[in-house]
Amino acid sequence: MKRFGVYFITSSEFGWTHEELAKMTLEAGVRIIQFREKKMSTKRMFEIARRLRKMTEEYDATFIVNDRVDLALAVGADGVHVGQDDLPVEVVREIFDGIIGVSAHTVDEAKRAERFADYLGVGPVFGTKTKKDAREPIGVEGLRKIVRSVSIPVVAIGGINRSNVLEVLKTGVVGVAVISAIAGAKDPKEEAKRLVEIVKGYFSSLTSGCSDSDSSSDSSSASS
Ligand code: TZP
Ligand code: MG
Repeated sequence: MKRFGVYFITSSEFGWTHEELAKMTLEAGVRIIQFREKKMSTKRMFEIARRLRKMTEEYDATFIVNDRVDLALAVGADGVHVGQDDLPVEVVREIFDGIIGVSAHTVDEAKRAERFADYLGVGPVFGTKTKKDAREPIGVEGLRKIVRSVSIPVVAIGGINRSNVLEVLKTGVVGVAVISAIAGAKDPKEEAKRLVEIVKGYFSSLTSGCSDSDSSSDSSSASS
């Protein structure tokens, strides 16, 4: 499992299409994209997911579908991301041969998912307006606790932006999942570039050994 870096999640709620956002963020250097859509017909979602699959392939980027194992299979996505109310991860593991991510909010949820998941999406770290039914923010300390409690990679999510990304990275996560910081920016491509640069800079400072990260629990150093 490589470091994810900036993990961009597409949204149709910021005035852009999924495809427009994917194009801008791929051009900006993002190498993992998740398609997340709660409101469309399956047919429309399938068409969009198929286009996103093609675009991500062109950039050698990882493509993940949120919630929907059927769509992930149908378009040949690299992975699927499920929440606590979606298909149980052990069932997903039986039917999906690819990267499986699971959302976790507590140490308990993280430990339960760990046996079957390839990575965890943990949060919300900070307050977020993007997910209407988001649970209480866990904060950077809550995130650090979860990162330390599991041995699979963790991606942090929820309210992450340029101003707080470094403290999040220092918990040992392999990446930061972002929606509004990029999709809600005036210039999403420029914003994505800035975030990618900060995250890359942080990870290269780790390999050159000049960071104050929590390296004892640094699952982000796992690579393949
Ligand atoms: N899961 C937990 S918080 C969240 C999801 C999907 C929304 C993250 O969006 P933003 O805009 O980056 O806070
Ligand atoms: Mg879900």
